[in-house]
Amino acid sequence: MKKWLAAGILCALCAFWLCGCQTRPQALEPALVLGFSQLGSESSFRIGNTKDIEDKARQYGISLMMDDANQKQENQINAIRRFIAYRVDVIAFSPIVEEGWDNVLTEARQAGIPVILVDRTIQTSDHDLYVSQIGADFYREGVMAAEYLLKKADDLGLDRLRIVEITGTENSTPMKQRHEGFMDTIAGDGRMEILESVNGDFLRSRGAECMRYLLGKYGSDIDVIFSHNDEMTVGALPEIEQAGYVPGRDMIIISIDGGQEAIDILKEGKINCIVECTPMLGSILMETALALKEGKEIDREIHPAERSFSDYDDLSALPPRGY
Ligand code: GZL
Repeated sequence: MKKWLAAGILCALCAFWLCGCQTRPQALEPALVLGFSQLGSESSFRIGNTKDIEDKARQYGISLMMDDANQKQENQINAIRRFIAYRVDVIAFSPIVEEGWDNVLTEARQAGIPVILVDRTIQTSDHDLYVSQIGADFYREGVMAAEYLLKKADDLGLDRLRIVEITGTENSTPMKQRHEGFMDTIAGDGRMEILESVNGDFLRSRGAECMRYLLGKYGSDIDVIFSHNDEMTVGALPEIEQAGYVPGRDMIIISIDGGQEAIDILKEGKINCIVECTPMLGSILMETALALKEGKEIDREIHPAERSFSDYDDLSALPPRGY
């Protein structure tokens, strides 16, 4: 082959390569690298949330670094620091409690890495420590729980309702706002009396312990149990039955999350109302992270649509819950 022809082909190949026209299979180029600190695996909600995030990262072609903090804030802080060191494109996390994040999120900002809050939120005076919060309107969930109770009291003609509350993790967003929404909605209604609120930490075992304590102290005086999540509710039910009461009949049971196990128990009549708190936040998270990477505007707060399920509903056609 003539030397000038070979040189021409070589130049053409170099030009082709330099202009970036060569493409590696897209599959080898993640759309972005996302570091996610998950707070633990304390409930079917949490397990469903983790699975959905992992599934949607694969679906969107996002390289996900998932860390399970095993219910410890210090583990979340350490994970966020690892994500910073690894120089991920975006950091997201579900803060187990609302306080104590300013230092590590300031480090993320100094590293130029945007932070998205998922599920729960934080308390901070520094507005710019995170760019978006994706999660339920927990205050509204508390309101929906109370609205069910008010309707039930009206329909049954009840003139006195003594309530015990089993709360979630102290100082967590869902615990604070579900409590506030519920109490604000029943405030001023003379039929409602709060006997006691106890902390069940969103755990099934603690829900049983709390119920045993409350039954021992108040027994048949309990008319209503408002539990901040299904895990604690499911833990409490056997205690109610062992004490000789019929849950859903002798005591009105109101819960939150809406996983399959609790929905099935509601269909049996042992839970009266479940306010939905969807863990399926993966798609919204991936779309928000990609929008961030592309420099697009994103919403500061993103709340998924949620409903409630109760003994007023025909749930026979309800599709599988997926968590
Ligand atoms: C609420 C979430 C809560 C769930 C619990 O979005 O943070 O934490 O209601 C879980 O099941 O433990």
